Amino acid sequence: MTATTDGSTGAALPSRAAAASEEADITSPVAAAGVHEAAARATRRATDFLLSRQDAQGWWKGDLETNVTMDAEDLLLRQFLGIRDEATTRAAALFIRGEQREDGTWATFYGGPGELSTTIEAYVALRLAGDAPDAPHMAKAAEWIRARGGIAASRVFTRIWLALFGWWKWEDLPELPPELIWFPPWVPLNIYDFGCWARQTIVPLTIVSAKRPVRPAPFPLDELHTDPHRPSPPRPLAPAASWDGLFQRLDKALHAYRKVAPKRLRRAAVNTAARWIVERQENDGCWGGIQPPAVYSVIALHLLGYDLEHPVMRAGLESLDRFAVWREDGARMIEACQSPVWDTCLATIALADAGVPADHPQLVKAADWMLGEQIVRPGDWSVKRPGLPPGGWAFEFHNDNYPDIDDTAEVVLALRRVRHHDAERVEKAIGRGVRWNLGMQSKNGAWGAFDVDNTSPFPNRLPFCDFGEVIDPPSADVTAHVVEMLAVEGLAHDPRTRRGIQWLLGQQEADGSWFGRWGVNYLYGTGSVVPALTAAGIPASHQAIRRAVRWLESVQNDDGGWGEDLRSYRYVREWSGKGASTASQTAWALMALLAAGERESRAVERGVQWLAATQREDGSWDEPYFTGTGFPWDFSINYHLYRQVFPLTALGRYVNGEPFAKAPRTVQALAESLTEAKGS
Ligand code: R19
Repeated sequence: MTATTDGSTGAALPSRAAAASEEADITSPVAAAGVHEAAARATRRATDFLLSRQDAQGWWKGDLETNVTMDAEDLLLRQFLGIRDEATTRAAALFIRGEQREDGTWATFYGGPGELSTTIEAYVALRLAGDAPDAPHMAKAAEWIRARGGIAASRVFTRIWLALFGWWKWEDLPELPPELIWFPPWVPLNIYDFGCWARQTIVPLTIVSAKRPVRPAPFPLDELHTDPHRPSPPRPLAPAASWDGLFQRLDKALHAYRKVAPKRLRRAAVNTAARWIVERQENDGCWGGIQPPAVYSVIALHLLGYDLEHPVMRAGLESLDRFAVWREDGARMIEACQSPVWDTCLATIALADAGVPADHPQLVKAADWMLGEQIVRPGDWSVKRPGLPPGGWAFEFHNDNYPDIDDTAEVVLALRRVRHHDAERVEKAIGRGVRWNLGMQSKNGAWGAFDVDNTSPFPNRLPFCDFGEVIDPPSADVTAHVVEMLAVEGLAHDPRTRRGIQWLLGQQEADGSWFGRWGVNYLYGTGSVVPALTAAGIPASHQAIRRAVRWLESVQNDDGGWGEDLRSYRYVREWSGKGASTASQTAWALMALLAAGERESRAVERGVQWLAATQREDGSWDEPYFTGTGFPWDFSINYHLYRQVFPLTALGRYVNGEPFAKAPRTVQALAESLTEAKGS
């Protein structure tokens, strides 16, 4: 697909006519047998490919590709700390240059429109690497940046990075007072009102913005301002009676407070924040398993006098190196985060549903590894659920403080598919996971990703928060995964599961789809919810399921696959369910249709045929498109294993039938013990 700078143009809409003429007739029984044969063959090849990619320790991990802000900020951090070296710079610049598009911009997803803040950060990183401003690729980028309003129009995070080098004035950034750390959990805007990723980022940034450090800029950046003599044009104030107006005035008051804040109080607040950060450093030196908090925590502690040789700093810097993926061409890509637990549970489910025996040594090895990853100590989630025993799983290798509900549900679904020699250990682990997820249910009956009732309306209003999501409210995809897991555990009729189901039914869009918070987009939501509802006993004839089936059929591409462009987060009507076919999204549609009993339908056969026809010789699929979501529209993810695990799951279910369909589990003992726990 061609890159458009404006998502609203219809020019990039996928053609539905092109492939139609070449389509084989699969309506006859003979042809259907052909589809079945092709599916079985594709399943075998995909199984072999996935089995060959397991690490010796039992996990799977695909690259987690996002965008060049990761790489640019890594270089800016090194510059700030005075540790930027030639080899790293060269390799990062090689990657960043390779991601630039024809129009001089950088996007946040494959085929997406140029994005201002991303383009500014990439440009600055390349200047650090020595690219001259009058080199054609640089001049083109700078011109585009100026046309879009220049640095003044970029997001807060970008301007913070620039302020660190005097390219932007600290005074012209929203205030983030360190005293925030003292707000108790019942005061609005306390740090636990923020989603955990925002919380972990904001706490170190309160220290940075209290200190307002400026390191000498290695070069001027006048070319990125629309008017270098007036770099920061005043922003218009919203009416005082509006929320935005109110928060703008609050920010003004905080700027005034900064000038009179008692020094001792400030110092104490900064120290409390520093302690909060140090206490949350993970065993491997990172923070929360994600790159942004690690970057800002290292800067914050450095500003407080932590020497680079201090064990906390050494471990922190070493952890940052582990976010780097080195490519064959010598380019170095920074991952925002690593997904081994998520990839491993999804791979286990895929292989089991594809017919790999439950006691296959590689599945047992995966189960062993997952069992070792269960988190058995309290974390930040305990603030809202102090009495709840731990038992969740995190997404990453090291993130004990932030297990998430999504990973926990999928790990349980994976463990349930493996026949492990220590059945008692598995039951115990599953029991703790189930209990933890049940304890993390929000008031409305649904589940968020990391926390309970993380729904405060205030964080989003802060002028500081102009990028991504800053709260973690319940979502349909996570809730669906929990409901499916509870159903498989024999808890379909538990009142807590029923509330989740009710919530899901109420979230269905008018067209029959569900919104996808952590995957793109309505295809992911619908592909998650339908299998959950049917696993929980909602009959395929239920009107919610019928409407979902009709919607899926209505958005199937002419080539037989399904795809959905990330623009659907912005231009819902034009792009919902629409885009070039991809392997993972075709699989999600198929998983929903198969769960809805549509195995014999033409839509399913055509989808299966698309998967079989697009599979590579080695059993894998290509997928340049981003089908994972970090934050709708603002931050997108290409999970490199999605192209493998989801097609294999869908094909496996087409060939072997739905998992657990023949022997629905009723774990009576567990169900009873949970009912007791609830009563007590
Ligand atoms: C489902 C499993 N999930 C529930 C977990 C998915 C984790 C995805 C990886 C997230 O990586 C991140 C997280 C946060 C950021 C930020 C950021 C943005 C705004 C603020 Br305020 C703070 C941080 C930037 O990049 C990120 C990457 C699939």
